[in-house]
Amino acid sequence: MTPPGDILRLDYLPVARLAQPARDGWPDALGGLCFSHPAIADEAAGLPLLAVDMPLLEGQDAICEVWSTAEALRSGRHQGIHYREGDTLLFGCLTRDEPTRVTPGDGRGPLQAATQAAYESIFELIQSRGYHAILRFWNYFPGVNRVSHHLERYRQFNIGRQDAFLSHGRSVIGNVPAACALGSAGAALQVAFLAARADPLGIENPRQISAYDYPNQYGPRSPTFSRASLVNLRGRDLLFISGTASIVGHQTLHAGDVDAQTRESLHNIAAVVAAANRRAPGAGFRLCNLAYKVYIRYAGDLVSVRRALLEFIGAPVAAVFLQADVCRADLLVEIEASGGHAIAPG
Ligand code: 3EB
Repeated sequence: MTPPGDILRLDYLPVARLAQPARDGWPDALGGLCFSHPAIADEAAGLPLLAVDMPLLEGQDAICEVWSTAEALRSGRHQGIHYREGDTLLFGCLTRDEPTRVTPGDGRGPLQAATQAAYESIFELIQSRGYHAILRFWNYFPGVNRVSHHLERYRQFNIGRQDAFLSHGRSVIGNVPAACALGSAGAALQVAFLAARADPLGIENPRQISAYDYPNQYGPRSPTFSRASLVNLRGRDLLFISGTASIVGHQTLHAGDVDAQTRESLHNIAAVVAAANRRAPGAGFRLCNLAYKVYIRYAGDLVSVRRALLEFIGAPVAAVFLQADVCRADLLVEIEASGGHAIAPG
């Protein structure tokens, strides 16, 4: 149970722990993401759980990243989005197949069209439920680095995402949500998100050009995400750090060297944490108090990445290691993190 007053808690649980009906098992759960290969999630739990086909690298069968809150909750569905909300936070997720045929004359590829439609549904939902802002998006789809319709699929995703922000009158710079975008082994586009009624602050990294300002050598549209989002909910400062890679300025560093890429990514996370602490001086975010998800392109790099993480932070941390394609072909690792909430490893 989430202690009274706890606005947000993160648990990493074996999927079997979720198999009971939500009312006896996880009354406080907003929802979450289950990782395994192949994907499994127990929908009988009555929770919005995104079943992502993505191999876990430490030998576990399946793990669910579950977000909980002490507030009273209700569930709903909207255009294929399964969501659950309290008074402060809403978690939702969806799985969308890419259209097999696009409308003639529609210049959009199927992933671009599916992405735009998914994001437009999400924005419609949160507006209708009275939520201003999305704190965090998680994006998973197959073949991120594959070219189709003359464009790399990650770049198609970026166009669809940005068009949805624009068509809903949302800014595509500044206080945009934190995010990650990774290649799954699944067949469909999957998006999960955490929305709040409060206004979050987008945090940028002084070592990196903001992703929304990337030059067009990385695609015709810049990605719409901030390096982190910071929000105060019921007196708690919460920090959601986007997927972070070995990029300085806008360039990939250390191509082919997974150790150096891991260290560079952690330098970037440290810089984001420092920037967040300047904006929320009381929060005291520290690398050793965050929960991490680590996406590794090649399973054989697990040992190197885990060692580099431990050495850099200097203490064991809550971390889940997954095999996933990263959105630039020369990136070998991407690390996301969050903090300020309770963390209870399963
Ligand atoms: C980067 O910094 C690495 O498109 O939502 C990291 C986090 C990355 C989020 C996204 C992409 C995204 O550009 C890639």
